[in-house]
Amino acid sequence: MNKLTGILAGAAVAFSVTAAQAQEWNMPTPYSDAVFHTQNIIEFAKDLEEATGGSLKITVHSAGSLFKHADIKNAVRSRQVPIGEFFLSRLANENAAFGLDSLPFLAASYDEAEKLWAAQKPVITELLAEQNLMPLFAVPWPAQGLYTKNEIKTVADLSGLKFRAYNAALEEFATLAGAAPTQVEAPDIPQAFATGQVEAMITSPSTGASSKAWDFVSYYTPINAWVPKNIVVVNKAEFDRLDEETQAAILLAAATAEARGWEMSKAEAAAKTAVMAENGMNIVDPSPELIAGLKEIGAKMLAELETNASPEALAVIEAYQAN
Ligand code: PCA
Repeated sequence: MNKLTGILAGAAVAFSVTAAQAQEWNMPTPYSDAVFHTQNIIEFAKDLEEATGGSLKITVHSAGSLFKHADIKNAVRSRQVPIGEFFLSRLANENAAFGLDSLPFLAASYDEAEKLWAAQKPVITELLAEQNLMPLFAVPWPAQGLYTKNEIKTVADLSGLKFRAYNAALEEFATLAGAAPTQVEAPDIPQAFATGQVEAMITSPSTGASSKAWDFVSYYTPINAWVPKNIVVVNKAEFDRLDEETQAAILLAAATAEARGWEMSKAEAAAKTAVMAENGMNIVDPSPELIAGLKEIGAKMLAELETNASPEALAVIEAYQAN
């Protein structure tokens, strides 16, 4: 073998070793490509591919195309996929500790949301470990506001409205406000309004803009009542079988994605509210009466939670309020 073929053969061996070790991960996510959470995850996948020299490739399957939102957590748990994203508070039925970011007015600003996440993270890390899951990063949506056809001045104005909900807490909130909630996934919002299944909702300006809320409602009232998060989790066994270098690359890319995601979220709130205004929606500051009424409902929900909650949820609330 001459020198050149020797080098080429060596390179080929090195290449095939890398190729044999290359991991291709499918990653289901619930929201569509244009949503900033998905954009952030696409960036995370790119960062990781670069950092590992192509040995870990993640293909993102957005908008519930690979697994429906409700099935993503269990798909990762059962190793049908190694990694996935979902709306954290959907797991509140397993343990109230998962749902605290969707409790009205418990943590309503980014500063409070950051404190809540610091209190939640160690607790839910342990809870998820029981299911062989490991959290990688969590990113909040902008604060949640109210979308309606008519101006809403008090809680009584919500009475009887067919209301789109995305988790149990919002369903309860809507019920306590006298509205009639129905669960609808974010990508299905336009159709749910178009068919008259729902006529009002609470969500972020991001989801308001991505679902073109101006096509079906005229008023946006930024009640800014809670700051819920998406979380990205990996299957612990899938993570553990990777070499140390790849594991470190994942943790680093995850930390970067978490920091980037929070910044993206903060920028979204104003930018997407402006998009709604440009498209003709009336952006109306909430009246003190409306906020007072909604806070009463929030206080009721917190009191109810505190009487029935798991020790883990109570520990999170205590840690959060101590800060
Ligand atoms: N958008 C998602 C969750 C919270 C949000 O702002 C949704 O409406 O489903």
